[in-house]
Amino acid sequence: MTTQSRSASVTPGSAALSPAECATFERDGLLVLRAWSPPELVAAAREAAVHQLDTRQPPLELEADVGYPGAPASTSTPGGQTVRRLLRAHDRGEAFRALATSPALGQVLRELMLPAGSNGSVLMAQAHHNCVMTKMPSYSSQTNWHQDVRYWSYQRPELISAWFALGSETDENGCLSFIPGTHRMNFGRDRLDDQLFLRTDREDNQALIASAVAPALAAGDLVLFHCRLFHAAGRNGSQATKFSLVCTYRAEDNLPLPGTKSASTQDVAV
Ligand SMILES: O=C(O)CCC(=O)C(=O)O
Repeated sequence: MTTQSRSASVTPGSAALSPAECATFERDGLLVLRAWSPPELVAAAREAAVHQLDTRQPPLELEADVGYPGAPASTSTPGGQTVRRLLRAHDRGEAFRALATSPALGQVLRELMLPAGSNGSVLMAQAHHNCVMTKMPSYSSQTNWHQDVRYWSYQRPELISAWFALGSETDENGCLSFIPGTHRMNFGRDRLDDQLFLRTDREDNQALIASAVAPALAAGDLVLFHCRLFHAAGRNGSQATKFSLVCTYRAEDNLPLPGTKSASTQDVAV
């Protein structure tokens, strides 16, 4: 049986998303597009990721570099060389580029990010995400509740990230959880800790966290989420590494602020 990917069914010139899907993203800051990626591209990207992880192709981010809960204390302790992310995914091979910059994805992102009727374009940021997450069974860490934009610098906090599942993602192997609607809320500094994670000792934050969702994903599923949406992920308690391609996009008129990391690379049109 041939599996039809959702992206293959997007016709140039017609709407890629239904009005209900656009409204869901607007309301929740989150949209799951099932069976989005062509299976052969997912397989090629996964194979490349497995190979690049096995051969430790740089640039890499290690779990010990971020020091999140559960991460090895340093790069020289047991598990200290555990890879968290293969960085610069756009430069790592055609399969990654094909997923990250497909015309169908560009069409979806324009519908979500640009005013109706706009001729503007959307760019893939090279300085943020642009990686393959490699959540490994041993020594992977827990990522607490955060907004991706906290360390990013753009004229407007209006970017969208795309999370391409390259295998199944569940609670067991550390899938993402999201708190719908938080991209539209304002959070005082007192609700966040020193590293700008949501403080879990506060009742108001606990009430929000109780409304979190953790959509299980299958290989080929795509999650789009707003850069202000609070999200988190657990450790990988399974026996296999979880691979996900993660990329971030901005409208071309939403410029990175000069002199910041966000402005340090040339973004790529989608
Ligand atoms: O998979 C994880 O641990 C979370 C990744 C994440 O939220 C991020 O990199 O912003």
